Amino acid sequence: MKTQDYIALEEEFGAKNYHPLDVVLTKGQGIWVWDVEGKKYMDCLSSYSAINQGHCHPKIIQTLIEQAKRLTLTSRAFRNDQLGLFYKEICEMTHSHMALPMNSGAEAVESCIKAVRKWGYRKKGIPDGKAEIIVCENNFHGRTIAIVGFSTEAQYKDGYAPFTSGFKVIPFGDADAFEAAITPNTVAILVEPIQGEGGIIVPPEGYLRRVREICNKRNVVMITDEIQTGLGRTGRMLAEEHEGVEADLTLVGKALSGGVYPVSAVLSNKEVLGVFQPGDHGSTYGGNPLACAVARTALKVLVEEGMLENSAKLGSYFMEELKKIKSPIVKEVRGKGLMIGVELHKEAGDARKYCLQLKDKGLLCKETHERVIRFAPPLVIKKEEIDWALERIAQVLK
Ligand code: IF1
Repeated sequence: MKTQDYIALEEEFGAKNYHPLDVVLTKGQGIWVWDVEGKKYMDCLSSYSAINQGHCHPKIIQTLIEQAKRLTLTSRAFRNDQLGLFYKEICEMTHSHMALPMNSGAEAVESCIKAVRKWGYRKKGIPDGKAEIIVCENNFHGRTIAIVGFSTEAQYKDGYAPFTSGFKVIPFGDADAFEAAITPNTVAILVEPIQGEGGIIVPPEGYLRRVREICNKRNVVMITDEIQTGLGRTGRMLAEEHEGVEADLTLVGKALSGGVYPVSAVLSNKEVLGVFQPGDHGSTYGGNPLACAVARTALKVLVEEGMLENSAKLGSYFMEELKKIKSPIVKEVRGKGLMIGVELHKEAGDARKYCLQLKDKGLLCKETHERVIRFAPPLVIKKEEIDWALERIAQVLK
């Protein structure tokens, strides 16, 4: 079968909720992927930061195979020998006290919404049914009904009403607006340290620190959604570390398995997740031994193989070199670590056009919000490989 045959199958039988670039991939290794025609590409998207450790990382795949042969799923009706070790290791690496394992990012978000609401009623004494959660304009936290209900992007919610109430939207990056929005019924603020889908929007320096202070002062739970920014993407284990803050709840997903299996988690201090009693929440696959074993190795290689440092160092290099490209169409280059956005001027037209040109030159990336091209290669990328990418990016942007 050829590229067009695979595309025809998708078009005939698949739901049309995506508009992918027409490249049909069949193999991946590290930062490289190959299509069904044998053409090789550099992956500068990393499956939206799920492949931080690189495609098919040998140690993660080895763990997957070994664990798959031994035990895959017990359900939480019984215990398994991977879950406790997973808890201990992820808590130590992220300075958390307690973890709740789930499968997708959206499920981690839903789980934290349940946890903070219950915390509000049980611990803060908010009247039943009145809990409010503050979220930011331009947010992206997933696709479930509760989550799209507080999205500010018309398309994500269009046609899906009625929604879940209890959310209040404030501008992103504005700590004063947050403080002003707090009422006696506010239980939490949910915020991305850097908005990903929103267009790689980096908030002003000190923003998360001020949010932390306000949360302390007003007894509001601080939740950071690090599903995209976490696990090395911005050059630290968690992006909140750049500001030296610790959220009360931190959500991780995507790269928690290095892209080989869906695993997510809510990381917490004891007080908030501590509100859950047996039967209050759960998931058939959440915390399964295959997921836990894979996540343990995915976390281990991030640290042991220097991926956090590489992301910080080569991310700065990549961004500085992108800024040096003299292009009439580039408005701004921004980001942190290997989470980089290049915003184009209006006159440049849709960013997708440039992604298509980059694809023809052997580099895969994805636009966000019409005018931003995002570059987020696996954290195992080398300097020479960034130079290779820069050469092609410069040709397309000039
Ligand atoms: C798609 C975007 C990225 C996320 C943050 C939670 C979730 C995500 C900060 C939900 C998911 C995704 C989902 C994927 C594409 C991707 C994406 F363009 F849509 F916005 F990364 F930028 N919090 N992000 O970024 O996690 O339930 O998907 O596991 O929806 O097509 P999930």
